[in-house]
Amino acid sequence: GKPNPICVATWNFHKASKKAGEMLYEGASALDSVEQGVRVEEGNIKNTTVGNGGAPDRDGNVTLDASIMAPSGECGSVVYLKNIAHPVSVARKVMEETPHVMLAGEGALQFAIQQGFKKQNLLTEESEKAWKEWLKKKEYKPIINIENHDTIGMLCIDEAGDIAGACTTSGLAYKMNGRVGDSPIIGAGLYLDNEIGGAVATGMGEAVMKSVGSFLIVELMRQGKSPQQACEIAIKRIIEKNSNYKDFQVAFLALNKEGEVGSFCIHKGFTYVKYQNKENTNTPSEYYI
Ligand code: SD4
Repeated sequence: GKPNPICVATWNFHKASKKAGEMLYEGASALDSVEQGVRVEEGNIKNTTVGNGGAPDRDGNVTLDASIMAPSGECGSVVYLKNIAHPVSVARKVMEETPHVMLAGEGALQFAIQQGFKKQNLLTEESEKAWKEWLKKKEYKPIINIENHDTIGMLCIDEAGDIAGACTTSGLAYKMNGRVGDSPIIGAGLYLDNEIGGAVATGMGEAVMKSVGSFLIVELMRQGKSPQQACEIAIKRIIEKNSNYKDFQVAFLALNKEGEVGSFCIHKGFTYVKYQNKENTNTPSEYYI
């Protein structure tokens, strides 16, 4: 049957899930709710992995990736977007106002400005300082769990029982200039099917892209797996295919149309937040190591 409205999001982004969850209980669509929900973290300058205040690449550029997907199966995304604090809203405009799914770099920025978004500097004093500190050694090692400060992926089911999702990030800190991760790639960082449910990913985007993880999870749920089983199979696939899996984190979060939630990750430490029946709960994910 149709579940009560529900919002789930990666990590302990309780302000974002509360925002989206309250909207859902006031009758907002899943699409509006995921957009407004993840915007909370895009605007949070203390979150160094999303939107304003996100860590730059190794050359000092803050470049953002984001995607959004509607119950209709329509989707939009932006990659390598600079100087715009709310890439998820640009992604939604790509979905609604263009014949395309994905816009990149200069073209994405040009489109955002045409749509009325304002350019701003996204490199905060703190992230500039941390980057300059990093430059001293230039050791590129992804940090396994940046507790509570990470990519936000969100899935919402509204009163009508429809599901929407979004994913937004500044990507891996000190990535190469030009690097794009999984978060804006439909099927990798985000996927849903309004008949089945949805999935989002966080962690090492390269591993997520190689497994097309979110698509895989939705297809497994289509074949009858629970969200939990589907997330476990997807993580095990990554473990089998990547001999260096101990060196990075990947976490998946899935929600089916019955409102069942599952999550699984490589390393202990990933948590997800769920807002349902006016209550936010933060749950540690099951893990492999
Ligand atoms: C990426 N998956 O760009 C994102 C980053 C992330 O935890 O989720 N960090 O690869």
